[in-house]
Amino acid sequence: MAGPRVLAANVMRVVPRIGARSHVRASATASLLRLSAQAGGRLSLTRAPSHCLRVASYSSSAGGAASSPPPPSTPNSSRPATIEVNGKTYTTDEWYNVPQTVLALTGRKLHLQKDHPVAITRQIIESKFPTATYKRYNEFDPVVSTIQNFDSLGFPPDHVGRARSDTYYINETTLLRTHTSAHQADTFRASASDGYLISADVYRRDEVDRSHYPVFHQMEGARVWDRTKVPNGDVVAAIYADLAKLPTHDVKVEDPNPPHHPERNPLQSEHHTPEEAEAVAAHLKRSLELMVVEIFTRAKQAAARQDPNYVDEPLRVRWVEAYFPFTSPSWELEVYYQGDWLEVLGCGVCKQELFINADQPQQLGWAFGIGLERIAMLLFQIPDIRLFWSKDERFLSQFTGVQDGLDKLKRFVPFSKYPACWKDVSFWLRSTSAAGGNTAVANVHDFHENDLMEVVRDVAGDVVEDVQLKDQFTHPKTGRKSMCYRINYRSLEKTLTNEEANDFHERVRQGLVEKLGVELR
Ligand code: FA5
Ligand code: MG
Repeated sequence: MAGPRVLAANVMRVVPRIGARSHVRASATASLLRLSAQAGGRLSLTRAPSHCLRVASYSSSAGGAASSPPPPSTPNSSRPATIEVNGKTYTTDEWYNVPQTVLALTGRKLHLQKDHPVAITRQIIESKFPTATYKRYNEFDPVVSTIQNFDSLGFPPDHVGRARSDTYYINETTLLRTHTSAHQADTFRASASDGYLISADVYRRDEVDRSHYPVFHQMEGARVWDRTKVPNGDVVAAIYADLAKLPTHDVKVEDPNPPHHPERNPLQSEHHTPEEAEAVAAHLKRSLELMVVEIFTRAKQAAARQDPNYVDEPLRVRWVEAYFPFTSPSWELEVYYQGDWLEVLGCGVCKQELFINADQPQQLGWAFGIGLERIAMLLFQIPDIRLFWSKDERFLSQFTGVQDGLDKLKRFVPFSKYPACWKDVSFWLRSTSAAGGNTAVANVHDFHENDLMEVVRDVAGDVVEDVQLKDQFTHPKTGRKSMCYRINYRSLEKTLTNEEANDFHERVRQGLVEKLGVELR
């Protein structure tokens, strides 16, 4: 693992983050797009409700997650002294915030489970990256250090992604990776090949709905060139020669932005000439477009096989500028799908500091990260992300044999939709919290929606379909803040009785009082 070297200050740009989950700044409307399932099980894209927008505060009083004490709102007196993940034992401390339900998923490795839709999606993507160049790493341990997950990638010390409200910590310096980029620095240091693909489970504390789950899977890919090994030392010529060896495609791609932009998407001018960055970007974009064309072509073929009336619409793809602390320039690739633009991946020209810190200063290249469930939901028309974790044969049997014959790929046929049972919970926030109205002692950790999501998940697990903020207001006299959330209980496997839903809801209400100190209304 790379040592705790601090990256040059100029690579650390503090940016506000929209949405709880992104490691990018709000680059485009795409950040606001979420998958949602509509009646009838068809997937569509909707804008996230406004409560999903969380703009991080970077003011010094708001504090950096790394230096601030763990939040008092989530006491963990029941914390085990040690925990085991994949056969290894770790010592916890007061940063520990991993619920048993999440720990239990660390061994599932859906990306490696034969004929699981996440594994099929991995296989389809891998098929577009030849093994000779792109070495596969599919068994990296989910437990990583804060150095691997954040510091090695140039995340500033106060980046919101480090907060306990967003990330599952085992102890102050050890966590469940939030993205596969946690392995970039080590893989560059090992320098075992010209490229790699890493698939793995990643963990994020997040809202509850049909497209968000605390565990999902990502694939990371990278391609590097070594200035000292290319013919005549001409890395630009070498990259274009590699580009020329890639297939072409006939999908129209919108790419209106300049290759780099001094403010929005800068060239790393200390390290790369414009020609070098443009060559890397050209190879990156073609490689990823070929992957997306493959996925959507397969999705359309499956649709056409099953539905004789299927109307094929031309695939629309576009590049938008993005920001990641570890790439520059950076982009996201979006695909037009059922009436809206869907972000499918993030990528960019690797920050040269990563190679320098990995003792490979002579290398340069690109990297990308893609969410496998998001792609699998489109590919198979899977309407609810909880289904991926189902052990129900009615789910799993639908994919049998697909890994050995991708042409058998079929859309998922929902086996049933059991009735939903929603219940509201209203409460006053603790009056000492900033969110509760007492801004004099602002403490952003006091009420965090992700803490509520976790209480709900802890009690009701996969029986919760989604949780939505319905209403909030501040009392004009006392300044106290009241919130009302609607919890939608719906099992994927059976019809819930009203008594069962009531029982879950009562335990959620008690959990909110005990764990978050709210006052029920
Ligand atoms: C990242 O995680 C970066 N590590 C990606 C990257 C890698 C950039 C290498 C540059 C170089 P982001 O948080 O946007 O970025 O997630 C990347 C992809 O994961 C998204 O495009 C999306 O496909 C998927 N993803 C992110 N959050 C979720 C979620 N909650 N549910 C499902 N998929 C998600
Ligand atoms: Mg993103």
